[in-house]
Amino acid sequence: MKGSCNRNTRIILHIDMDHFFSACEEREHPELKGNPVVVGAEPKQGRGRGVVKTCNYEAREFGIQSGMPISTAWRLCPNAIYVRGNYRLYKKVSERIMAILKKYSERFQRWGLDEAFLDVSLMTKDFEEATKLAESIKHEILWNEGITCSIGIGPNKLIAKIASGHEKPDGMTVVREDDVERFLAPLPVQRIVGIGEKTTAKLHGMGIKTIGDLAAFSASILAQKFGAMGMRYHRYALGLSESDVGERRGIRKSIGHECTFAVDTDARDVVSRRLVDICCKVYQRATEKNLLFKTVTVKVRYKNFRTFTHSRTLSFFTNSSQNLRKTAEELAQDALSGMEKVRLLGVRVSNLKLAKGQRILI
Ligand code: TTP
Ligand code: MG
Repeated sequence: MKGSCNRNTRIILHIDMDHFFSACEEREHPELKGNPVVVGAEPKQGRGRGVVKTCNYEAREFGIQSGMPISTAWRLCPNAIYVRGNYRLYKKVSERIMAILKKYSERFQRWGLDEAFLDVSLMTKDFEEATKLAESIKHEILWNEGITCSIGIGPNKLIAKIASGHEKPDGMTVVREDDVERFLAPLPVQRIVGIGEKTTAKLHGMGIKTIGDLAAFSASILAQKFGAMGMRYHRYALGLSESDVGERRGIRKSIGHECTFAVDTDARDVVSRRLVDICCKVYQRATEKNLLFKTVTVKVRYKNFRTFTHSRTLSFFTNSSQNLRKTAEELAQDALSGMEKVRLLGVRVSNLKLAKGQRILI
Protein backbone atom coordinates (compact mmCIF):
# COMPACT_ATOMS: atom_id res chain seq x y z
CA MET A 1 0.00 0.00 0.00
CA LYS A 2 1.49 3.36 -1.05
CA GLY A 3 1.38 6.78 0.56
CA SER A 4 2.80 8.26 3.71
CA CYS A 5 2.04 6.55 6.97
CA ASN A 6 0.50 7.73 10.17
CA ARG A 7 3.28 9.50 12.13
CA ASN A 8 2.62 7.27 15.12
CA THR A 9 3.65 4.32 13.00
CA ARG A 10 7.17 3.13 13.68
CA ILE A 11 9.40 2.04 10.81
CA ILE A 12 11.77 -0.73 11.84
CA LEU A 13 14.38 -2.47 9.72
CA HIS A 14 15.74 -5.93 10.43
CA ILE A 15 18.95 -6.69 8.58
CA ASP A 16 20.17 -10.30 8.34
CA MET A 17 23.30 -11.32 6.45
CA ASP A 18 22.87 -14.09 3.90
CA HIS A 19 24.63 -17.42 4.69
CA PHE A 20 26.94 -15.39 6.92
CA PHE A 21 29.86 -17.72 7.69
CA SER A 22 30.10 -19.08 4.14
CA ALA A 23 29.69 -15.55 2.72
CA CYS A 24 32.72 -14.48 4.80
CA GLU A 25 34.66 -17.44 3.41
CA GLU A 26 33.70 -16.52 -0.16
CA ARG A 27 34.75 -12.97 0.50
CA GLU A 28 38.22 -14.12 1.63
CA HIS A 29 38.52 -16.78 -1.09
CA PRO A 30 36.66 -15.57 -4.19
CA GLU A 31 37.49 -18.82 -5.99
CA LEU A 32 34.82 -20.48 -3.79
CA LYS A 33 32.04 -18.40 -5.35
CA GLY A 34 29.55 -20.33 -7.45
CA ASN A 35 30.41 -23.65 -5.75
CA PRO A 36 28.46 -25.26 -2.92
CA VAL A 37 30.31 -24.27 0.28
CA VAL A 38 29.69 -25.86 3.68
CA VAL A 39 31.12 -24.45 6.92
CA GLY A 40 31.33 -26.86 9.83
CA ALA A 41 33.03 -30.00 11.08
CA GLU A 42 35.50 -31.96 8.99
CA PRO A 43 33.56 -34.34 6.69
CA LYS A 44 36.24 -37.08 6.62
CA GLN A 45 34.81 -38.68 3.47
CA GLY A 46 31.40 -39.03 5.13
CA ARG A 47 32.77 -40.45 8.40
CA GLY A 48 33.13 -37.03 10.00
CA ARG A 49 31.28 -36.13 13.18
CA GLY A 50 29.87 -32.79 14.25
CA VAL A 51 27.49 -30.59 12.33
CA VAL A 52 27.05 -28.05 9.55
CA LYS A 53 27.25 -24.49 10.92
CA THR A 54 25.92 -22.99 7.73
CA CYS A 55 26.24 -23.34 3.98
CA ASN A 56 25.76 -21.14 0.96
CA TYR A 57 22.64 -21.18 -1.18
CA GLU A 58 24.27 -23.39 -3.81
CA ALA A 59 24.75 -26.06 -1.12
CA ARG A 60 21.19 -25.55 0.15
CA GLU A 61 19.96 -26.70 -3.27
CA PHE A 62 21.32 -30.14 -2.38
CA GLY A 63 19.24 -30.14 0.82
CA ILE A 64 22.12 -29.21 3.15
CA GLN A 65 21.19 -26.98 6.10
CA SER A 66 22.47 -25.60 9.42
CA GLY A 67 22.55 -28.10 12.27
CA MET A 68 22.63 -31.16 9.99
CA PRO A 69 25.27 -33.85 10.71
CA ILE A 70 28.27 -33.23 8.48
CA SER A 71 28.11 -36.89 7.35
CA THR A 72 24.60 -36.30 5.96
CA ALA A 73 25.82 -33.17 4.18
CA TRP A 74 28.59 -35.24 2.63
CA ARG A 75 26.11 -37.85 1.41
CA LEU A 76 23.98 -35.12 -0.13
CA CYS A 77 26.90 -33.37 -1.80
CA PRO A 78 30.36 -34.93 -1.56
CA ASN A 79 31.67 -32.43 -4.10
CA ALA A 80 30.85 -29.39 -2.01
CA ILE A 81 33.77 -27.40 -0.61
CA TYR A 82 33.99 -28.09 3.12
CA VAL A 83 35.55 -25.38 5.29
CA ARG A 84 36.27 -25.33 9.02
CA GLY A 85 34.98 -22.19 10.75
CA ASN A 86 37.20 -19.13 11.18
CA TYR A 87 35.36 -17.37 14.00
CA ARG A 88 37.91 -14.59 14.36
CA LEU A 89 37.18 -13.60 10.76
CA TYR A 90 33.38 -13.77 11.24
CA LYS A 91 33.62 -11.59 14.34
CA LYS A 92 35.72 -8.97 12.55
CA VAL A 93 33.39 -8.83 9.55
CA SER A 94 30.41 -8.66 11.90
CA GLU A 95 31.92 -5.71 13.78
CA ARG A 96 32.54 -3.80 10.55
CA ILE A 97 28.99 -4.47 9.34
CA MET A 98 27.53 -3.35 12.67
CA ALA A 99 29.61 -0.15 12.42
CA ILE A 100 28.05 0.54 9.00
CA LEU A 101 24.54 -0.07 10.34
CA LYS A 102 25.02 2.17 13.37
CA LYS A 103 25.69 5.14 11.10
CA TYR A 104 22.14 4.93 9.74
CA SER A 105 20.33 5.39 13.03
CA GLU A 106 21.30 5.78 16.62
CA ARG A 107 18.36 3.55 17.45
CA PHE A 108 20.35 0.43 16.72
CA GLN A 109 20.23 -3.02 18.27
CA ARG A 110 22.53 -5.87 17.45
CA TRP A 111 20.69 -9.18 17.54
CA GLY A 112 23.41 -11.77 17.14
CA LEU A 113 26.52 -11.95 15.00
CA ASP A 114 24.85 -11.35 11.65
CA GLU A 115 21.63 -9.48 12.37
CA ALA A 116 20.47 -6.17 13.77
CA PHE A 117 17.45 -3.88 14.10
CA LEU A 118 17.35 -0.19 13.17
CA ASP A 119 14.51 2.15 14.05
CA VAL A 120 14.42 4.69 11.19
CA SER A 121 11.08 6.34 12.10
CA LEU A 122 12.71 9.70 12.80
CA MET A 123 14.68 10.03 9.58
CA THR A 124 12.23 8.61 7.03
CA LYS A 125 8.79 10.03 6.35
CA ASP A 126 7.22 6.81 5.05
CA PHE A 127 7.90 3.20 4.04
CA GLU A 128 9.00 4.31 0.53
CA GLU A 129 11.78 6.43 1.98
CA ALA A 130 12.69 3.65 4.39
CA THR A 131 12.97 1.25 1.45
CA LYS A 132 15.39 3.63 -0.28
CA LEU A 133 17.42 3.85 2.90
CA ALA A 134 17.44 0.04 3.13
CA GLU A 135 18.68 -0.15 -0.48
CA SER A 136 21.57 2.15 0.48
CA ILE A 137 22.41 -0.09 3.43
CA LYS A 138 22.47 -3.19 1.23
CA HIS A 139 24.63 -1.36 -1.27
CA GLU A 140 27.10 -0.09 1.32
CA ILE A 141 27.52 -3.51 2.96
CA LEU A 142 28.01 -5.19 -0.41
CA TRP A 143 30.46 -2.54 -1.59
CA ASN A 144 32.54 -2.57 1.59
CA GLU A 145 32.29 -6.16 2.71
CA GLY A 146 31.30 -8.07 -0.43
CA ILE A 147 28.37 -9.71 1.38
CA THR A 148 24.66 -9.57 0.62
CA CYS A 149 21.95 -9.26 3.22
CA SER A 150 18.19 -9.44 3.38
CA ILE A 151 16.17 -6.65 4.94
CA GLY A 152 12.69 -6.70 6.38
CA ILE A 153 10.83 -3.45 6.99
CA GLY A 154 7.82 -3.36 9.27
CA PRO A 155 5.93 -1.38 11.91
CA ASN A 156 7.63 -3.30 14.74
CA LYS A 157 10.58 -5.60 15.42
CA LEU A 158 8.55 -8.79 15.17
CA ILE A 159 7.25 -8.06 11.68
CA ALA A 160 10.61 -6.70 10.47
CA LYS A 161 12.34 -9.88 11.64
CA ILE A 162 9.86 -12.22 9.99
CA ALA A 163 10.01 -10.09 6.82
CA SER A 164 13.82 -10.26 6.53
CA GLY A 165 13.62 -14.05 6.24
CA HIS A 166 10.87 -13.91 3.65
CA GLU A 167 12.84 -13.46 0.44
CA LYS A 168 16.34 -14.65 1.15
CA PRO A 169 18.97 -14.24 -0.20
CA ASP A 170 19.48 -10.57 -1.13
CA GLY A 171 15.83 -9.88 -0.32
CA MET A 172 13.85 -6.81 0.59
CA THR A 173 10.39 -7.31 2.08
CA VAL A 174 8.27 -4.36 3.12
CA VAL A 175 5.21 -4.94 5.31
CA ARG A 176 3.18 -1.83 6.07
CA GLU A 177 0.82 -1.76 9.04
CA ASP A 178 -2.24 -2.35 6.83
CA ASP A 179 -0.60 -5.40 5.26
CA VAL A 180 0.45 -7.15 8.48
CA GLU A 181 -2.50 -9.53 8.72
CA ARG A 182 -2.33 -10.50 5.04
CA PHE A 183 1.42 -11.04 5.28
CA LEU A 184 1.36 -13.15 8.45
CA ALA A 185 -1.76 -15.26 7.90
CA PRO A 186 -0.38 -17.88 5.44
CA LEU A 187 3.06 -18.27 7.09
CA PRO A 188 3.84 -21.42 9.10
CA VAL A 189 3.70 -20.90 12.89
CA GLN A 190 7.40 -21.64 13.30
CA ARG A 191 8.25 -18.35 11.63
CA ILE A 192 7.33 -16.67 14.92
CA VAL A 193 10.37 -16.04 17.12
CA GLY A 194 10.40 -18.52 19.98
CA ILE A 195 8.21 -21.17 18.35
CA GLY A 196 10.58 -24.09 17.93
CA GLU A 197 10.11 -27.70 16.92
CA LYS A 198 8.34 -28.86 20.08
CA THR A 199 5.85 -26.01 20.23
CA THR A 200 5.22 -26.38 16.50
CA ALA A 201 4.40 -30.06 16.98
CA LYS A 202 2.01 -29.21 19.85
CA LEU A 203 0.32 -26.48 17.82
CA HIS A 204 -0.04 -28.82 14.83
CA GLY A 205 -1.69 -31.31 17.19
CA MET A 206 -4.23 -28.60 17.99
CA GLY A 207 -4.88 -28.02 14.28
CA ILE A 208 -2.85 -24.79 14.24
CA LYS A 209 -0.53 -24.76 11.24
CA THR A 210 -0.34 -21.16 10.10
CA ILE A 211 0.06 -17.85 11.90
CA GLY A 212 -3.49 -17.08 10.70
CA ASP A 213 -4.74 -20.23 12.48
CA LEU A 214 -2.93 -19.12 15.64
CA ALA A 215 -4.37 -15.59 15.49
CA ALA A 216 -7.89 -17.02 15.14
CA PHE A 217 -7.40 -19.44 18.06
CA SER A 218 -8.66 -18.75 21.55
CA ALA A 219 -6.03 -16.84 23.57
CA SER A 220 -7.30 -18.34 26.81
CA ILE A 221 -6.90 -21.93 25.58
CA LEU A 222 -3.38 -21.06 24.40
CA ALA A 223 -2.68 -19.68 27.88
CA GLN A 224 -3.96 -22.91 29.45
CA LYS A 225 -1.71 -25.02 27.22
CA PHE A 226 1.45 -22.87 27.14
CA GLY A 227 1.14 -20.53 30.13
CA ALA A 228 2.32 -16.93 29.69
CA MET A 229 4.07 -17.92 26.45
CA GLY A 230 0.70 -18.90 24.97
CA MET A 231 -0.58 -15.35 25.42
CA ARG A 232 2.59 -14.03 23.86
CA TYR A 233 2.33 -16.35 20.84
CA HIS A 234 -1.21 -15.12 20.32
CA ARG A 235 -0.14 -11.47 20.43
CA TYR A 236 2.70 -12.20 18.03
CA ALA A 237 0.28 -13.97 15.65
CA LEU A 238 -1.76 -10.75 15.63
CA GLY A 239 1.44 -8.93 14.65
CA LEU A 240 1.69 -7.09 17.98
CA SER A 241 5.04 -6.28 19.58
CA GLU A 242 5.88 -3.09 21.43
CA SER A 243 9.49 -3.43 22.45
CA ASP A 244 11.78 -0.64 21.32
CA VAL A 245 14.91 -1.02 19.26
CA GLY A 246 17.87 -0.80 21.59
CA GLU A 247 16.03 -2.01 24.68
CA ARG A 248 18.43 -4.85 25.13
CA ARG A 249 21.38 -3.49 23.25
CA GLY A 250 24.11 -6.04 22.76
CA ILE A 251 22.57 -8.76 24.91
CA ARG A 252 22.23 -12.17 23.43
CA LYS A 253 19.31 -14.57 23.60
CA SER A 254 21.17 -17.61 24.84
CA ILE A 255 24.61 -19.02 25.48
CA GLY A 256 25.35 -22.62 24.70
CA HIS A 257 28.07 -25.09 24.03
CA GLU A 258 27.91 -28.57 22.60
CA CYS A 259 30.34 -31.20 21.51
CA THR A 260 30.30 -34.42 19.58
CA PHE A 261 32.19 -37.33 21.15
CA ALA A 262 35.03 -38.69 19.03
CA VAL A 263 33.46 -42.13 19.53
CA ASP A 264 29.82 -42.75 20.57
CA THR A 265 29.81 -43.72 24.22
CA ASP A 266 27.54 -45.15 26.89
CA ALA A 267 30.16 -44.84 29.66
CA ARG A 268 28.33 -42.83 32.31
CA ASP A 269 31.50 -41.36 33.80
CA VAL A 270 32.73 -40.15 30.39
CA VAL A 271 29.40 -38.51 29.65
CA SER A 272 29.11 -37.01 33.14
CA ARG A 273 32.61 -35.53 32.98
CA ARG A 274 31.89 -34.02 29.59
CA LEU A 275 28.63 -32.56 30.88
CA VAL A 276 30.53 -30.85 33.69
CA ASP A 277 33.14 -29.49 31.21
CA ILE A 278 30.41 -28.10 28.98
CA CYS A 279 28.65 -26.49 31.97
CA CYS A 280 31.97 -24.85 32.93
CA LYS A 281 32.35 -23.35 29.45
CA VAL A 282 28.79 -22.04 29.42
CA TYR A 283 29.17 -20.67 32.94
CA GLN A 284 32.42 -18.90 32.00
CA ARG A 285 30.87 -17.26 28.95
CA ALA A 286 27.79 -16.13 30.90
CA THR A 287 29.84 -14.61 33.71
CA GLU A 288 32.25 -12.91 31.25
CA LYS A 289 29.23 -11.14 29.85
CA ASN A 290 27.83 -10.41 33.29
CA LEU A 291 24.63 -12.33 32.53
CA LEU A 292 22.19 -14.12 34.75
CA PHE A 293 20.10 -16.98 33.40
CA LYS A 294 16.85 -18.63 34.32
CA THR A 295 16.43 -21.47 31.83
CA VAL A 296 18.79 -24.40 31.36
CA THR A 297 18.51 -26.76 28.38
CA VAL A 298 20.34 -30.02 27.90
CA LYS A 299 20.61 -31.66 24.51
CA VAL A 300 21.59 -35.28 24.01
CA ARG A 301 21.93 -36.81 20.57
CA TYR A 302 22.15 -40.58 20.48
CA LYS A 303 24.07 -42.82 18.11
CA ASN A 304 20.94 -43.20 15.95
CA PHE A 305 20.62 -39.38 15.80
CA ARG A 306 17.48 -39.35 17.88
CA THR A 307 17.83 -36.10 19.79
CA PHE A 308 16.54 -35.34 23.24
CA THR A 309 16.30 -31.77 24.53
CA HIS A 310 14.96 -30.98 27.94
CA SER A 311 14.66 -27.56 29.57
CA ARG A 312 13.93 -26.29 33.02
CA THR A 313 13.10 -22.73 33.97
CA LEU A 314 14.14 -21.92 37.50
CA SER A 315 12.02 -19.67 39.67
CA PHE A 316 14.90 -17.17 39.94
CA PHE A 317 17.70 -15.67 37.86
CA THR A 318 21.11 -17.01 38.75
CA ASN A 319 24.73 -17.02 37.71
CA SER A 320 25.75 -19.81 40.01
CA SER A 321 27.86 -22.57 38.46
CA GLN A 322 26.42 -25.02 40.99
CA ASN A 323 22.85 -24.23 39.96
CA LEU A 324 23.79 -24.71 36.34
CA ARG A 325 25.60 -27.97 36.92
CA LYS A 326 22.95 -29.43 39.23
CA THR A 327 20.10 -28.52 36.87
CA ALA A 328 21.95 -29.84 33.83
CA GLU A 329 22.76 -33.09 35.61
CA GLU A 330 19.15 -33.56 36.66
CA LEU A 331 17.90 -32.80 33.16
CA ALA A 332 20.42 -35.20 31.63
CA GLN A 333 19.53 -38.01 34.01
CA ASP A 334 16.47 -39.19 32.08
CA ALA A 335 18.25 -38.99 28.77
CA LEU A 336 21.22 -40.96 29.99
CA SER A 337 19.40 -43.66 31.92
CA GLY A 338 18.98 -45.89 28.84
CA MET A 339 21.62 -48.04 27.27
CA GLU A 340 21.81 -46.06 24.08
CA LYS A 341 25.19 -44.64 23.13
CA VAL A 342 25.56 -40.89 23.13
CA ARG A 343 26.93 -39.00 20.14
CA LEU A 344 26.55 -35.37 21.14
CA LEU A 345 26.00 -33.49 24.34
CA GLY A 346 25.06 -29.81 24.72
CA VAL A 347 24.04 -27.31 27.40
CA ARG A 348 22.41 -23.94 26.82
CA VAL A 349 21.26 -21.18 29.16
CA SER A 350 18.57 -18.75 28.06
CA ASN A 351 16.08 -16.31 29.53
CA LEU A 352 19.05 -14.03 30.15
CA LYS A 353 19.35 -10.68 31.79
CA LEU A 354 22.25 -8.46 32.65
CA ALA A 355 23.24 -8.69 36.28
CA LYS A 356 21.74 -5.19 36.37
CA GLY A 357 19.28 -4.81 33.52
CA GLN A 358 16.17 -5.86 31.68
CA ARG A 359 14.92 -9.18 30.43
CA ILE A 360 15.40 -10.14 26.82
CA LEU A 361 12.24 -10.35 24.74
CA ILE A 362 11.62 -9.35 21.16
P1 TTP B 1 21.63 -17.40 10.38
O1 TTP B 1 21.39 -15.96 10.05
O2 TTP B 1 20.53 -18.19 11.03
O3 TTP B 1 22.01 -18.20 9.05
P2 TTP B 1 22.86 -17.75 7.82
O4 TTP B 1 23.27 -16.31 7.89
O5 TTP B 1 23.99 -18.72 7.64
O6 TTP B 1 21.88 -18.00 6.61
P3 TTP B 1 20.62 -17.11 6.17
O7 TTP B 1 20.96 -16.65 4.79
O8 TTP B 1 19.47 -18.08 6.20
O9 TTP B 1 20.49 -15.99 7.16
O10 TTP B 1 22.90 -17.55 11.29
C1 TTP B 1 24.04 -16.70 11.18
C2 TTP B 1 25.32 -17.49 11.39
O11 TTP B 1 25.27 -18.14 12.64
C3 TTP B 1 25.51 -18.59 10.35
O12 TTP B 1 26.19 -18.15 9.18
C4 TTP B 1 26.27 -19.62 11.09
C5 TTP B 1 25.90 -19.43 12.55
N1 TTP B 1 24.98 -20.52 12.95
C6 TTP B 1 25.51 -21.57 13.71
O13 TTP B 1 26.68 -21.56 14.05
N2 TTP B 1 24.65 -22.59 14.06
C7 TTP B 1 23.34 -22.62 13.67
O14 TTP B 1 22.60 -23.57 14.00
C8 TTP B 1 22.81 -21.51 12.90
C9 TTP B 1 21.37 -21.51 12.47
C10 TTP B 1 23.67 -20.50 12.57
MG1 MG C 1 21.87 -14.78 8.36
